[in-house]
This record gives sequence, C-alpha cells and structure tokens, in this order.
Amino acid sequence: AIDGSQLWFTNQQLSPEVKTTIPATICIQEESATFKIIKDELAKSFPALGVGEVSFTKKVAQDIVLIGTAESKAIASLVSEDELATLGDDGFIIRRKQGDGTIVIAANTEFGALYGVYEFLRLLKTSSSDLAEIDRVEIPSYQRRILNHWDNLDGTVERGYAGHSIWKWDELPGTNSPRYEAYARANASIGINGTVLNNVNANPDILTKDYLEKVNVLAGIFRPYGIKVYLSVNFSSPKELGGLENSDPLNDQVKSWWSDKADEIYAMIPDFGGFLVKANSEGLPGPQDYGRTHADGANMLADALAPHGGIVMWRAFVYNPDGDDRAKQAYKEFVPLDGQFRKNVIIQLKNGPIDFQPREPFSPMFGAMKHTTLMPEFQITQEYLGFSDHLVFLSTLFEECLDTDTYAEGPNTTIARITDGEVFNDSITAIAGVANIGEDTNWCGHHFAQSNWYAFGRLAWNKKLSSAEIANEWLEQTFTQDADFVSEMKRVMLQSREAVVNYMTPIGLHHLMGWGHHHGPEPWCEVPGARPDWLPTYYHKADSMGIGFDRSTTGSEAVLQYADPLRSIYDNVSTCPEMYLLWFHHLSWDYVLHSGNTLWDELCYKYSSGVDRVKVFQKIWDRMEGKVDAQRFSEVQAKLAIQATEAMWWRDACLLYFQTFSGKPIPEELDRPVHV
Ligand code: GCW
Repeated sequence: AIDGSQLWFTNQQLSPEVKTTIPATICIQEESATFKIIKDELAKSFPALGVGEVSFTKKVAQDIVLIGTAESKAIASLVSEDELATLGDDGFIIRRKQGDGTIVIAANTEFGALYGVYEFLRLLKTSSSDLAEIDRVEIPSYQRRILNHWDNLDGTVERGYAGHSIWKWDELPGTNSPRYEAYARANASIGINGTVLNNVNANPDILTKDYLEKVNVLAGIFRPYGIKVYLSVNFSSPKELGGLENSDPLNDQVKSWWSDKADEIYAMIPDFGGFLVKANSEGLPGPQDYGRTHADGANMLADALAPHGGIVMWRAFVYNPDGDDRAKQAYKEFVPLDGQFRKNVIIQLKNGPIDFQPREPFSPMFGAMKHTTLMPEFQITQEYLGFSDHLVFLSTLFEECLDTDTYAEGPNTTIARITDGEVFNDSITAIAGVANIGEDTNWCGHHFAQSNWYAFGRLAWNKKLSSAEIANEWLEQTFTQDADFVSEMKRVMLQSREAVVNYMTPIGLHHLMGWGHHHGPEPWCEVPGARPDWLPTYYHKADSMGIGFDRSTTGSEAVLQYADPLRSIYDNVSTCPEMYLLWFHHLSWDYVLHSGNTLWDELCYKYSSGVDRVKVFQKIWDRMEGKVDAQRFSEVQAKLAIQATEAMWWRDACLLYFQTFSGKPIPEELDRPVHV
C-alpha cells in the first residue's frame, strides 16, 4: 500500500525519449560508506524509472554516469581543480559531457557527490528538467541546514503532531529502528546536513554518558549521509549533573566542566556539530541567573567547543514577561550585545518577534546586529497553524521571510542575504527548522505536511527557489506527474497559507489561540495566574472603539526597532501594509481600508474568505480521486473536512467575540455563524 511512509521517494516510469538519454553504466572509482549509498540509490531507482538495471564500473568509457571527487582520476581529468574548489564542501556539478552521452557528477567531497546524485534523481523524477543539455552548478545558500527536534527523552514531542518521537531512547544504543536510516536518507536527499536531537527545553540528562552513547549510535547512522548531530543543552547542567555549586559562566569550575564535557563528546563523536541553547526564557536557567549576559553564557560554551570545531546556536527566543510589549523583548536584550559574541556563536532567531504565528512582520533583530552572526529559525511543525490537521504549505511563509527587505544596509538587505553571509560576510552560516516528524506511518501526521519538511530543506539549500517550483517538484515526486493534478494541487498549496491567515488571524491579528494547546480560537482567553500577556485582549486589544495593538510611536514604539524607511512605513497607518495593520495599529471599527470596507466589515470578509478557500480545497481534492492511491486520497479528504470545520470554528469564535465590542452586524451576503 502507498501509505505515505515512502515520503517523496516514488518512482514513475520515464518517457521513452528520456530513458534512452540516461546511461545505465555508472563509473565510481572511490569507495566509502557514502559512495555505497550513492550506488544503492541508483541501483534502486534506475530499474523503477525504466532506465534498466545499473552496472557499476571503475573504468571510464563513453556513455556512462561518472560520479566522484577529485580523488577520482576520471573526475580530475574532466573537471579542473579550480572549478571544484569553487564548490565548497557541499556543492556539485552535473554536466553532460560534450561529444558523448556521459553525465558527470562532480564535487569536492563525497557529500557533495551524494547531493549531486540526489539532484540528478530529482531531475529524472520531475518533468521540468532537460537532461540532454544539462550543465548545472549548485552551491548551497547556507552551510548548515539543520532540523531542530523538540523531542523529549521520555518520547513525547513538544508541539509535535505526528505521534511520539522517532528516537527510541529506551532501545538505544542496542537496538536501532529502521526509521533512523530512512530519516537520514530523506534529509540528505533535500540537503539537510544537521540535526538537533532533543528539545530546546533541555533535560540535563542528555549529557550523561548513557545518553551520549545513544547519541553516538545515531551519529554513526547519520554520518555517511553527511548529517551532523547537535544537542540542546540545559544551562544548569554543571550544577544538575556535575554537582557543582552553580552554573555561573564566569566560574572556573563551570568552565572546566563544560570543556571536559566537550572533550568527552568529541572523543566519541569527532564530527559532533555543537550545542543549541535556550536560556533565560520561559523559566529555563541561563547566565542572567548569575547577573551575567547572554554573551557571557554563549561565549563560555563556545570556548569549550572551539578546540573541536563546534558551534553554539544561542536562541534569541527569550520570553520573560516584564510588562513591556513582548514583541520588543529579544531586541532589547540582544542588540546591546552586538559584537560581543565569539566567532563560533550564532544567534538563532525566530522569523517573527513574538512566536511562530500564521503571519508576523519579521524580527527586527535581523539587520540590527551587524557584528554578530544570525540564523533564522522557522517552525516546520504547525504549532499555531492547525497542527497536522490543516493543509498549510509553509514554503510561502519561509519565502516571504527570507525575501523581506530589512533595509538595514540600504535596499536589498533581505533576511536571506543577511543570514547567508552575503551582506556581512559571516564565516559560519546556518538556518534551522523545528521538525514536524514523528512515528506516524506517514512521518508528519498529514500527507501534505511532508511538503513542509521538504520545502525547508530545499530553501535552505537554495534560497532562490520559488514556492511554486518546490510545490511542483514535491507533488511530482510524492504523488504523480499528472499535469492536472500537479497544477490544481500546486494552486491549493500556494493559497493555503493565506487561507489559514484569513480564517485565524487576518490583517495583522495574532495569538488568538487557546492558551494551553494553541490549536483552536480563544481570543477571550483569561487564564487565572497566567503570564500578563495571556490576559484577555493582550494581543488584540479589542474595545468598543476598535481593535489592534498600537506598536507605533503613539503606542509601544516597537516600530522604532526597524530600520528606516520601514519604521516610518509601519508607523504610518496609511503606508503600513494591510497584512500588518493590526499588528502595529489600534484602529476604529469604522476605519476604511483600501478595499473601501470598514475595518469591521473587512474582518468579516477575511474570516469568511479563509473558510471559503478551504471549502474550495475540498472540492479540488475530491476531483483528484483516482489520480492518487485510495489510501492517501481518503486520508487527505478526511483531514480537509476537519480543516473546513475548524476554519468555521475560528471564523465564528472570533467574529462573535469581536462583535461584542464592535456591536456591528456581519455583512448581509456573508454566511452566518454555525456556532452560536
Ligand atoms: O512557541 C513556543 C512554544 C513552546 C516552545 C517555545 C520555544 C520549546 O509554545 O512550546 O518551547 O516556543 O520556542 O522555545
């Protein structure tokens, strides 16, 4: 049965014209575990694609696929050292040799060759490519393309909606799940080369010898796929595990505890990637507990890892309610520390200033820290976007963020260019995505949620890919190349994020989700004893006059954290993009928008249009029956029904609640609430 466990690794017969242009003789002169994977991939795919059984050789001849690095004489004779040198560690060339049918896949490293082979297979498995004339050089946008698992040691996954963790800590190190290698393969196929195994809300136990032995086994499985292992660490580990009096980063005993721990890890796992740290946020320990700064904490860990080449990813998601606008906090804590971090520290920043909302303006820290290396953190798991029940293609969200111009160094200072080293020439570049993977048969809960894992990897590899291209290649490799299916479902995917914004939090609204679960609507949420930002109306500020959070210069002044001209664009109601309007402004219910509608009416239209879109998605999917296997067809159909129901729940809950302030009717032509 096709149950989704195969991810994007389906094989469809190539057309007869294409088949004949692909040599089935593969020349590989090098040997290693990674080259073995390359061979296995080709041996598996070629017969299924109809190219035929592959034969492997070390001899160069006409009409072959030649794969390798400069270590291979055949490669060295065809691709110049200079050209190879431009590829860096992971880049590759795929080229049809002039004069004979040979295809060359060349790289500097075996991992580059592996990425080249996956790209080659992708070209074969998608319709858009022309392999006859192929000549392509790819160098990844980011050096480190990392998944963050929020997986706990007890097997639960924080904000995970695809079942329990795939890491079976209780079985390791003795027993391995077959999923571990399948996971590595899936990641490598889309260029992901790092994984943080455990939750940022880190249990100190991960650094015990017992757990490190388990980690070591996973690292060994991932290594030939080019994937490095990283760990989230708890800042209090020296005290909790080491029995020290405190975990003060300036305490010499603490420093040596960490450097001993680093030595111990690297003795086992020589290519260990480094640490991810959430400190002084949501009650977790950190350097501020001792009157020290984030820089003191991060640098101390960085010094422990530096002799081994490890890095520290220090998160800027700091969240300690202090009465001021929450959106301003990270910037206030971090920007004054600009320039104080070691070279092997990267500050890991969520795309928005608050939390993975369906839409947020970008975090103003991007561009504001010119002497500190920054990396974006996206959420692949849909914490605030309907969990694995809603079809939401997040590529457009990632793309919107990466393409945003911060103006930090004048026009075209996009977030992608700030974080990939183009603007500030950083020596380390990285990007992270919080994984949506669990032990569900189909890995991600919703068949279409696999596309978000896929899209994260592809964009981390090539920030210039469009969401349309990504959707196209994912659909073709996951379902079918049927042109009607692909074009219809691509449309659904590309519209899906805007739909969720509209039925949850349109026009710049945010955080209307229920307090405990973040799933359904609860704009009236009042939690006894909760943090101040969970008091009712904190984020939307609805009252009889209007709605919206005034972050302009007449309000919390969060706009001032943005560079010019954005700060004045956002500050001014008439220039502020409507998608951020209620993020930055409190406006009267009668305020007139570009559409000519009043704010109240516009809210009603937006909520309704989000619901209507999902109903259209249902109809489109129903037309796809027969074009995909029955199992995935009915499972997606069932999820869309949940999504449509919940979209109405969102619309009704929000409109009926906001109506208690606005006192206005829902426009005549719109559907009436079904929940009352
Ligand atoms: O979005 C919030 C989540 C927490 C999460 C935190 C973070 C890991 O609700 O579950 O904790 O962000 O990013 O640290």
